[in-house]
Amino acid sequence: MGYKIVIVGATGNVGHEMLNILAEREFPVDEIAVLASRKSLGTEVSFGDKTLKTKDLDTFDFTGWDMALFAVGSEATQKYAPIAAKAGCVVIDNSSLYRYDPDVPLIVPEVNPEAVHGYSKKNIIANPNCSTAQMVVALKPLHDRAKIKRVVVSTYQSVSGGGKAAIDALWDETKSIYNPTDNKTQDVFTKQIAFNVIPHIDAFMEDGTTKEEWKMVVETKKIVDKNIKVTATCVRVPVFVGHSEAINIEFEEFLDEDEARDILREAPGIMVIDKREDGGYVTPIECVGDYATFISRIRQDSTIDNGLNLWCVSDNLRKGAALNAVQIAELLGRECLKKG
Ligand code: 11C
Repeated sequence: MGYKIVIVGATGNVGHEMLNILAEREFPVDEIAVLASRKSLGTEVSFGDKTLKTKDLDTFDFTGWDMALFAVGSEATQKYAPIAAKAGCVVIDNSSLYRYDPDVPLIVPEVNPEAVHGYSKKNIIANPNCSTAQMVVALKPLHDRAKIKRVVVSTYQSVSGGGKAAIDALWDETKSIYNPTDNKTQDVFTKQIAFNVIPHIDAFMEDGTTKEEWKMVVETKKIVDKNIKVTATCVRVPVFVGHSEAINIEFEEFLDEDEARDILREAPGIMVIDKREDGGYVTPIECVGDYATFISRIRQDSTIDNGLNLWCVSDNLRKGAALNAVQIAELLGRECLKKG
């Protein structure tokens, strides 16, 4: 016996990946409904070897459905998630709307699976921001061994984090640089993104940080440990898929780089590729379509007593969004909504 699953936002990048991953991982699905806004109504999407037609989110009745994986913006989530949750369908939400609500668990299954039991307060579970998800997968096993005090992270985030319009913007702008007669300008990014980098993701906050940077701080605290201090600089780079992060970690205790490498090799969800030679590390293009968070360039930071540096790469549409949501659905099924 399987589950009755709803995908909300099935025509977007993340919704599409959710369907692929549910099929790849043979999630026990009895029935699946794919929902979209009115303008995408009737669009066909693939689920394994089946083709499904999208239904209207506005009129859908969530009663009797087990879980709804939401992959829409905060505005649509605000309108429809409470309706689904009230109807008894557990919402697994990819937007930022509920992440900071103390009554909503924010889960990365490799890191804080025990938090799943808190789902019933609101019938909602939140999925973290992509740049946080991959970082906490790397931090947690090291924190368990040597207690992290402070993290300094710089991100190199792909345009797919900004949705389909951002992917198209990089593509169009790159083409028009090669072929100026194809004169297309993009208004998704504040500066040229092709052959450039932009130190600005999401809105500016009063203290000069951006919302993306703030999310990494508060989400790491909620998922791993409220005492960990994080300072982040988030940068958009002209890469289609795959976020990269240069992470500097200061521990309470000394942690040798070889021991850290061994700990990370054994940790769930992590693949260590760390050869100190040309090409002995992972770049974003190699992580696309994969489930793992890849760690490379593990090395001591000798400028402080207990410091370590590492390079962390992951597919932002997968571990950073759709895969993590499906892993939460698996965890919820295993721990709380057992079938059969
Ligand atoms: C980006 N991290 O790369 C963002 C996308 O809070 O879920 C995901 C935003 C979020 O632009």
